[in-house]
Amino acid sequence: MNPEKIRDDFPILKRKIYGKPLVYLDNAATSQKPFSVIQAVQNYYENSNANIHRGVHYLAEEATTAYEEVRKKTASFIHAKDHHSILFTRNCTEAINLVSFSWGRKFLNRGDEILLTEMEHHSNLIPWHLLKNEKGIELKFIPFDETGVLDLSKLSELLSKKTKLVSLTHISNTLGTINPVKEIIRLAHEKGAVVLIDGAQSVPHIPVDVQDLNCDFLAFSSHKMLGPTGVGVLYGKQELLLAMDPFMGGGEMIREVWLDHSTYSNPPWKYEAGTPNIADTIGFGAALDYLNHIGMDKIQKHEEELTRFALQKFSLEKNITVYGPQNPEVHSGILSFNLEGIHPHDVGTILDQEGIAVRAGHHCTQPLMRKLGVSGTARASFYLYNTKEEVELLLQAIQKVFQVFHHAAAR
Ligand code: 7TS
Repeated sequence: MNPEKIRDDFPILKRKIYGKPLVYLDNAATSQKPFSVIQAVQNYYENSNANIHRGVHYLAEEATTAYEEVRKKTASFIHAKDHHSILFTRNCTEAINLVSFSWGRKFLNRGDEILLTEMEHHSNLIPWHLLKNEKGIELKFIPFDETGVLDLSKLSELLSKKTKLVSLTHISNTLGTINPVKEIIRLAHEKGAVVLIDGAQSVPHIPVDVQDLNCDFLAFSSHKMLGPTGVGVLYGKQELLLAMDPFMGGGEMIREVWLDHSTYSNPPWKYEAGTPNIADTIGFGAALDYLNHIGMDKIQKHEEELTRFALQKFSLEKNITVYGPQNPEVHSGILSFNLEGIHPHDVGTILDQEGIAVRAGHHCTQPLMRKLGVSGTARASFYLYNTKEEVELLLQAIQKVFQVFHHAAAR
């Protein structure tokens, strides 16, 4: 895998920011898009635009086939048995909310428990807060230790017959921790709980096989894996999708409608009311082709090397705290850090002036920040087009941040 060659496929990476080459290290927020994805969206609007699942005309059939092909590609990307297990949503957040609304509201009752972790993104907390307010269920949390790794010794206490759902992130968007989800899924199933995996930060970066993991639901977003914004995916086991209630009512999700009642289509269409985001779903298909062409195992290996390199380099620096595990085998390409005495927003602003894009703040993980005892962190996150040279540039720019602040302090 040659990241230099890959970079040529991403037009935005040629941009200069304040006269300096863009170093894009905010991939956990969203990834950049290759030409093939941009062209797929443009080509759809130029040549194939029509509404799907309803027209008898040529373009409508062409658009329907293209859209449904992406469902099949998505199924094969995550090794799902059946493409009817793939629902398209707006984003990962909507996919998790769909489970909470359609499954949680129907099957959970007062006294039931949901087990989450202390490192969840707000998208995997707030849907359950809403359900708790409505149904009187209880939320429990697997803690993480001082290295940012989940403390599974607590699991036998936390998991019980009352646990109806375990919902957790595969990879922490703040700590970079890769969680042992397969083991947790196995233990949760022993208690009869359903398991939802938030794959927003894993599916784009490592091979994910839903049959091997045996998760019941998996949620992720196109825009973090080279695809357009506005498309999310929920994988669900067929028996669950058949039993759940619809998410939204409207066109395309029905079998028959009378004035005062209706019957519904089979999954996945039962959960896709109204005209979907056809163009961007087709763009997402081009993103899957691109990732498959490079190979997820190669992408994983490249990011592992970058992370190992970055962790090692950062560990040599004084006055920098890096959060999350130091062991690169359980630390994905997400590096949260703080420079002693300097606010992360100031770090982000000065790095920006050097052309380096990172995120600064709480990363939608406020409870995690509270546990770390900080208001925020700066966060660099890598993808297939990042290079060791860019990690070096980041470290040089961090030295600049220190210089700026030492000068300011000395004045
Ligand atoms: N879950 C995790 C683990 C995430 O990292 C994110 C987005 C989401 C869910 C929500 O994804 P969305 O596509 O529905 O917004 N994470 C981030 C981030 O870390 N910085 O910006 C968005």
